[in-house]
Amino acid sequence: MSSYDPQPEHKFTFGLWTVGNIGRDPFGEPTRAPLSPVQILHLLAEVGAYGVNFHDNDLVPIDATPAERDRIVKEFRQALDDTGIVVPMATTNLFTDPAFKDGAFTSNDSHVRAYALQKTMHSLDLGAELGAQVYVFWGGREGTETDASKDPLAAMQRFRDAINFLCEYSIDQGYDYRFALEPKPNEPRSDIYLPTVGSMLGFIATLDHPDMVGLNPEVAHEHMGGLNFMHAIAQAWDAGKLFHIDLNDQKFGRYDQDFRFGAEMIKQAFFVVKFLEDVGYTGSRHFDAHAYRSANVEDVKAFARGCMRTYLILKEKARRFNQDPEIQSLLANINADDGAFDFLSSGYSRANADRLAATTFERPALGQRDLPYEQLDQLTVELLLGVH
Ligand code: GLT
Ligand code: MN
Ligand code: MN
Repeated sequence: MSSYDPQPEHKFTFGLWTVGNIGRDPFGEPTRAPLSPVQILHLLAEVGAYGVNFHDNDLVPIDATPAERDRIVKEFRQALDDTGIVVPMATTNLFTDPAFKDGAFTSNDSHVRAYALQKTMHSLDLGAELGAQVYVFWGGREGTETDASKDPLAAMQRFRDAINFLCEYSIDQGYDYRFALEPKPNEPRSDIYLPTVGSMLGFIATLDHPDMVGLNPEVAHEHMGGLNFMHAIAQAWDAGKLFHIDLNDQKFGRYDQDFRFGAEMIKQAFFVVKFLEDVGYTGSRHFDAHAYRSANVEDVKAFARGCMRTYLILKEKARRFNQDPEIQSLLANINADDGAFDFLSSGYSRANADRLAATTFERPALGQRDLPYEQLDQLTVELLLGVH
């Protein structure tokens, strides 16, 4: 067994909609036959995944009767037990049905907003029944094509009211959910509200239960906005808000490609893995990606194995980066400190301010410091390319 084989402690998860993706796109019909939720569980077990996530309607069709729902859940429960796959996260589909064409929680129609709440309550029940502890909110339709149509302040208040209501519902039911909001700048709407990790963090602070609510950042979504994903998750982590993560890959400036993790931007993926491992993130590593439209079911398995294997290879590279004598000696020189300003670590005091005010700086010397970042980055690249 190689060290790149996935193990339960790696917490690798996939959504039913990821390996279950049938290869439909806006220009073409499906290229793969649908797999049932139970078949997907067996596929995930075969490739060595730890967990599965789902939208309510990935599992239970939107028009199922209560009896059909119960039968489907029972079969799924049995398949979970048979395969050992667990359900760490669940979510609601608030974007496919035409009812949500102008948003769910932020729709201009109060009936749609109420239906979205009710649908989410049922979906929270379903997730809890199957053991989910993280609940994701991706507001794919919460936005506009024309800003003539909706007041952004009203939309924000509606979104806030919905999350507040659902936090109370979860508490009232005795569920131990943590809610994870997932930002995305656009697609399917022209503009989606709360487009980045930073916007979501600002919004969370305005909620009734800010402690219950955090982030589910996705690589592709920050990259669509031209942003540095590692910096985004660092800010979420710093705020104690990295509840979940959607790993995939993406070229900048494109539609939401949801490529296999590490398929495009290896160095960025490396720093993401290194960050998660260095800080000791213990949540799911969810691959919210799908195989190329050209893939058959064997290639879908190769896609899923590839996500996990690349993560583990990059984890090993991070370990080597942290132990590499050349890299570490460069970092030690870069960060060398004579301790002259250690007094500032106690923060502000009148005495510290007076001492700082009286200090004379050799400004030209400050600009002369050697920063061999080219050497450091080349070593990083060579380590990633396997020649260092
Ligand atoms: C959808 C979206 C994802 C979200 C999922 C959760 S569904 O595929 O593109 O980024 O995480 O609703
Ligand atoms: Mn996602
Ligand atoms: Mn995506």
